[in-house]
Amino acid sequence: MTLTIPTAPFLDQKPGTSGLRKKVRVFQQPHYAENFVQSVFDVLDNFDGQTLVLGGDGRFLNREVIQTAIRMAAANGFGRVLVGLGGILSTPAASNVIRKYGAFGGLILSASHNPGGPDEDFGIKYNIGNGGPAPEKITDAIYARSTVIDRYMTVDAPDINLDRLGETQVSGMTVAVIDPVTDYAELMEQLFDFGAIRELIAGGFRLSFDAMHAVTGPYAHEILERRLGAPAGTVVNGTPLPDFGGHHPDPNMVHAHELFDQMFGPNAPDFGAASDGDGDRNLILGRNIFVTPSDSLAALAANAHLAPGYASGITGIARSMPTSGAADRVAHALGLPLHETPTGWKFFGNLLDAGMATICGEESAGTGSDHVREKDGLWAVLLWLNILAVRRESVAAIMAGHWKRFGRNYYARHDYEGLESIAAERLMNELRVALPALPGRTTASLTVAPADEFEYLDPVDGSLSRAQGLRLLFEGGARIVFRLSGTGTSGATLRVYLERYEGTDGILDAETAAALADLVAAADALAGITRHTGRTAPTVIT
Ligand code: VG1
Ligand code: CO
Repeated sequence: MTLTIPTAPFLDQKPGTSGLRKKVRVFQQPHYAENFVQSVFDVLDNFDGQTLVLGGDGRFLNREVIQTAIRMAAANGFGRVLVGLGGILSTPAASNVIRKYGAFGGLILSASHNPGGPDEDFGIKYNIGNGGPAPEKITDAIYARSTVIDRYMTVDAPDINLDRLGETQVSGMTVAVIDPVTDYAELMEQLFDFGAIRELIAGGFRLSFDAMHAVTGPYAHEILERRLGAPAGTVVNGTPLPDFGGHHPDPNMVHAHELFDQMFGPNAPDFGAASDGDGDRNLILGRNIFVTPSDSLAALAANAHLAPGYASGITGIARSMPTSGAADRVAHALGLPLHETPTGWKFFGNLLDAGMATICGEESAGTGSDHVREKDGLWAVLLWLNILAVRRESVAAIMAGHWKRFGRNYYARHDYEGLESIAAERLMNELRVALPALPGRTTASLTVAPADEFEYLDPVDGSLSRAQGLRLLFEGGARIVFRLSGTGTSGATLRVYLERYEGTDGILDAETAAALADLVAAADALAGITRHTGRTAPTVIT
């Protein structure tokens, strides 16, 4: 029987860069999760009898919200729910399930790289039928609906057993608990030469994968250890935990420092990688080398044809605006279009659907292709392994060769976390106002060329997205971008993206920090980072 429960709106349910993210305690308020889920259903049309995919990264509150969403899906008229065993689906696996089974859409429960546990973060994101994050038109409508919602629908039904595969009926709706790994592993086997990778590993190539106690553990155990024959122990921290073992499941130099230490230490393996909370990010390391995500995107695009899934070439490359121009060099050399989008995977969906891009990436350790409509951490790891299996060179040699051919975009992102929102806003507003007067000004031996606020006109649906980051270009091709994070759950995070290009005949083996020192000084001089925030150094450098 359908129950209509009266409720009152919460006014803070505006989705950010990737869904609604809040502290667990915010989600635990009575009706909070229900209001958001109902707001999603209320803005969708014609899903009666259709399939909804449901899964999350296993963080604290995952199971409870899954049970809630199942009852609400039944009450709202869905015909079937596909849910991952134990409530688990990585973000790329959920995208694949939506596409493979022709689902109407899916709810992904994750706050991605944010920490988990009773005092940390939770999130809900809606993905559309192409498997990708809902575009802004839909997230704006969900937010608008959430501000006026006065009831939600549910049914009076017990929790289902999430830990047993198979089908159950919930008030006339079928719930199928599916294996979260099998469909995904099959897709990877279609794209990559598992035989060649298996041979590489059997020949003594050593790798290490840090699943960070997050969702990729089961996927990595199955694919890397079972299907590709890497020895047990290759996957570390491979059991998903509701609080990620108390760590941030964010694969970067700070939070994955053990992997860094290993890869830069004695007896380092040939290849090291890690993924984040929901499995869509990737960190790539070789022995004594960290491949910046922007460089990884460029190298993957340049070598993708070595993997069976991309043997006939790629149609185009897309990158988010703050991502370095390394991929642009590859696109130019290969005669391919390069699309520059705002931050967040939702902007790639239209380009992928239209066949305008095959490979996409972001500087934040996100890379993916048209095989799903999300970024995909293990996909990037497997494409790297496929390339290494064919080229039989070290990661360092591949990158040295890449820079020799395309030049090198020295790159770093400086994050200032936990700022007071007012101070961060003031910094951005002052800089925005100052932009028109900046060209021609010289600071730290760098002269500002054009400076603007990035906006994006989607070439497929014509939608315009404004205020997507402040960019300062410098004579000679260097660039600084400033934007505020849209994924945090308290205070503000300022992201400063620094980049300088060195041509093929330039210095290609400098230390990144040294190569960018002038830009760091210019960023502070031009935007007043210390003046506004009191900070003299970033919290995290990636
Ligand atoms: C960050 C990254 C962005 C990424 C987003 C979601 O957003 O910068 O590139 O798409 O996280 O990734 P923001 O607004 O905080 O800069 V995930 O793996 O957290 O879903
Ligand atoms: Co993620």
